[in-house]
Parts: sequence; C-alpha cells; structure tokens
Amino acid sequence: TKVVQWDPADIKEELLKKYPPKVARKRAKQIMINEATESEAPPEIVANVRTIPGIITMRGCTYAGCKGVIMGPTRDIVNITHGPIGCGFYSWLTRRNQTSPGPDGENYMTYCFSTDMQDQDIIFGGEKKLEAAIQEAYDLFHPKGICIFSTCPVGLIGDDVHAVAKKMKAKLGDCNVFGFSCEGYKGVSQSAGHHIANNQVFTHLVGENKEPRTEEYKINLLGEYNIGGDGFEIDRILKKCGITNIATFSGNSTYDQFASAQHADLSCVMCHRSINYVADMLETKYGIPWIKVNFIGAEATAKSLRKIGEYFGDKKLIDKIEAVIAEEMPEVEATAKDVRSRTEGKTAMLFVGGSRAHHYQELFNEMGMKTLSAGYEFGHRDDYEGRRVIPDIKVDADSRNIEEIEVEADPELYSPRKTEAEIKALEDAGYEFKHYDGLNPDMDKGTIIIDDLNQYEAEKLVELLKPDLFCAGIKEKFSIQKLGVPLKQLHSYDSGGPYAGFKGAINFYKEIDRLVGSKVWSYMKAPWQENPELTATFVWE
Ligand code: CFN
Ligand code: HCA
Repeated sequence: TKVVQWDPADIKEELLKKYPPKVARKRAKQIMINEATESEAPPEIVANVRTIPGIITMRGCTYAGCKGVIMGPTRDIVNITHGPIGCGFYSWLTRRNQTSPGPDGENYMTYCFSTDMQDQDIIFGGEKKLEAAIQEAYDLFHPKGICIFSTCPVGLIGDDVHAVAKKMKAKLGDCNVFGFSCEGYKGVSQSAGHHIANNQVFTHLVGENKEPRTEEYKINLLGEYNIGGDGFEIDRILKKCGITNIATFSGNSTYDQFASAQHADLSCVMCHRSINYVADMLETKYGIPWIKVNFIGAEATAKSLRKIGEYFGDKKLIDKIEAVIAEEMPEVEATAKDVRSRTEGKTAMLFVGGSRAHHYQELFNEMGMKTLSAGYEFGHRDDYEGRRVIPDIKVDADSRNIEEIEVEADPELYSPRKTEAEIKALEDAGYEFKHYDGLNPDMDKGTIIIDDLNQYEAEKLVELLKPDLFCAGIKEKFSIQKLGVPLKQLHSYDSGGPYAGFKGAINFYKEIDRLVGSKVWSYMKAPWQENPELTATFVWE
C-alpha cells in the first residue's frame, strides 16, 4: 500500500499551471476543493458552460444527448438520423443499452437509420430525401412511431424537419412522426439534447394512451436506460416487491409505455440530469409527484425501495419490500465482506456524464474505497450542489424553447446554493422544499471536484494522486491505462454489467476487486520509462 500526501490547493495549482492566464482563470472556477462547513453554503462551482476551444473535452454533443441517450433505448420507434452517416454510425448501440423485444418482437434498435446526407443535399436541401426515408421506413416496418434527429448541417442549411414530420404524419395516418431540433452545436454538451428530447416526447407522446390502468402501486421509472441490463435487474426487484412499472424513460421502453406514463401514481427519478424536465412536466400537467431514487449500490437500492414504500404508505407493500431486502441482502453482504479485505482503503476517481460520478460512489463506499476526485462532464450546478425546488414551479409543457423552463422558475428560489439558515427562513415563510443531495455534499472534505475534465487534467491528476482506479469512458480509457492505472468504463461498463440493484452490486464488487487487485498494471511501462536514454539519443553523422 502506498501513502500519497497531498494538499488539494497544491493539486489545483498544478493543474492550472500550464494554462495561459485567461484559460487558467476560467478553469479555476470549474475546479473546486470541497470544503463546505455546515453553517455556510458550499463553495460555488461553475458548470454547464462552453468548453474553451482548444481543450480536449470529455463531452459529447446535443444530438448524442437527444438521439443516443433519451430516444435511443426505445425499441419500437424507428429513429432516423438526418445527417451525414458518421453521426448515425457512432450512436449505433455503442451505449450498450439492452433490450428484450417482448412477445411482439418489435425491435429497431439493432438498425442504424440515416439519410446519409451528401454534398448535393447540403447544397440543394435534404427535405425530399428525409421524406423518402420516412416513407421507406414506414413501408418496411409499419412502426407506431418515427422520430427524426437533426445533426449540425441540418440547422446550418435550414431543413425544416418539423414541417416534414407533420406532412408525413398526416400522409401516413397511423404513424406518429415527429422531429427534434437537436443539432450537435445547439448546446454546450449532451445536456441540451436531453432537454429537447424531454420536451418533444412529452408534447407528442405522453398521454396518448387513454386506457386506464388498474394495477397496484404504479410508478414511472425516469432516467434509467438499461445500460448493461441495469433496467432488467431493477425491474426484477420492483416486480418482486409488487410494484408496477408503467413506463421506463427510456431503458427497454416502448411507444405504449411513454403513451401511458400519465397513469402512474408516482415518478421515481434515477438520473435527474437527463430526465428532470419530464418529471416536472408530469407533475405539473397530471399531478404525479416525483421522488429521487438511486439503484446504484445495494444500500441505495434498499433505501430507494423503502422510499417508494413510504410514499404509498401501505403496510402490505412495506412488508413485502422489507421481505425482499432481507432475502437479497445476505449474498450482497457476504460478497462485500469478502472483497473488502482486499479493496478497503483503495482510491478511485470518477469522471462521468451527469449522475454516475455521484451514484457510483455508493458502490465504492460499500467496498471501503475512497473517492479522491470526481466530476461531471455536463452536470448543472444542481447536480453538484443538490436541488431544492418549490413544487409549484410552472413549466410550459408545450414549449419547444429550451430556455423557457429554467427562466420561469424564480431564480432566487430555484438556486440550490442556499445555506441551511436561508432554507429554514423560507420554510418558515411557508415554502415547501423538495430536495435531494448532490455530489458535493456527499463527498469528503478536501476532495477535488472538477467540472468538464479534459485530457490534460486527467493525466495530470493521475500522475499527481496515483489512484488505484480511474472511472470514465472510452476516450479516456487507453491514455489512462498507459499511465499504469486501470480504467473502468462507467458508461458502457466495458463488457460488464448489470451493476444496478442487488445482483448488480455483487457483479460490481467482483469486477473492481479483480481490477484493483491485478498486478498487470504495475508492468505497464513504456520503453522510455525504463530506459530514459531512448528519448534523447540522436547521433548526427
Ligand atoms: S446512461 Fe446516463 S446516467 S443519462 Fe446521461 S447523465 Fe450519458 S450516456 Mo454516458 S453513461 Fe453517462 Fe449519466 Fe444520466 Fe449514460 S453519467 S454520459 S448523457 N449518462
Ligand atoms: C454519449 C454517450 C456516452 C459515451 C461514452 C463514452 C455513453 O455521451 O454520447 O465516452 O465512453 O455512455 O455511451 O456517454
């Protein structure tokens, strides 16, 4: 075991040292030493702002957030990318969102639909080609829905995907066709794409299925995408407890699930970042309240189930939930105890999207591992600081303008950076807050929280703090492993998973035990690290 002595302020300084002054000033606001005391508001972190040009960011684009993340996991909608083939190709199941086609067998997820834009379409316009693509998809599959996703060139040349969708919907009659203005450049990251997808799916699909539902304990599971089969494990647990999942947004989902979401009694929000807009709109339009849940980590899973039980307040359900927890936990605890003898005290860093950098710390805690540094690619301030909302914020459900929703909330009340005393004063004045904790309050004092980490800083952090494990995505994987540190992908899970729920926790413990226990990483030396002369010998004859 190695002991690393470091002062977080020095680390921050080291990270910024190489930057030109203007860049350093900007990045300094996105690198935060977590040092809030109980009485004061935590230090502010700047998030959801443009990446400085020239920096190699870990982020993706708005199209990725809309098409790949929110709509991608729905199996019986044909998703057509209007754009050059690369955009469709790179979002073709690389996220490892799994599906089970069910008795109807309808599953279009394995296909990659694209209009394959060419020079000619850029010059003369691509609307006719898009129309033909919709017709072709309809003739081949007769799907319930066809969605169209705009890539960067679509916005630049001005193709009107909404007009084409409207025309084709009227022409086809029995197929819901709608489009998304989710051009890659539309926002600073994937996050804007989530918002656009939330608005459109709510406007065009939720509420379509009027048939009432008669099951007990009806929930929607929001922000769960069935990566590596996580959603299957959560569904197994919910079913065992007797809870009915009406609609998952959007892991292994179907058109009809979305269309029936308004029949649920409660929305359970797993990834708040990507789907909070639907949660709020379901609450405003249909009066369905939402609670925050997290099924990453066995303890977190048990806590979330109890929260659902508490909401319904029915003894039959509460008893069933306790019985399920009691049945599932022994195996989890036995595995945790076994791996802990080897993982206790090991260190990790997590830099992932907009919620996993937070959620996965639960699993590491259960293994006795410590998170030294973490951050989101595109989280907003509420994901860092926790969110406190007054439940009656007005949301314009039909809005296509992604700015409107945030502006309508009173920015003063919406601010997550209130001190405990300020919150108390507002509560005394009659405001009821719904809140949950963000990444910062859950991390230790003195840990380093970094928004929109980039390649340079990632390598520097590893060099300085020498963690036992780095968690990020495919773009980071090999550069970090070349530094001799194992990288676990927390997006695609490499080839593993599920990691959610009870069975998932067991899988994760075993996988991380293997990774941090392997000796192979200490052999990872580049030739010039073993023989420094190799770098500098050059003989001039
Ligand atoms: S599955 Fe989710 S959990 S939806 Fe979001 S913020 Fe991405 S695709 Mo990658 S793994 Fe990641 Fe989260 Fe929510 Fe995934 S942390 S970056 S846009 N994400
Ligand atoms: C996306 C999808 C992604 C990328 C993962 C990665 C995913 O952002 O477009 O960088 O490894 O989870 O598949 O986040």
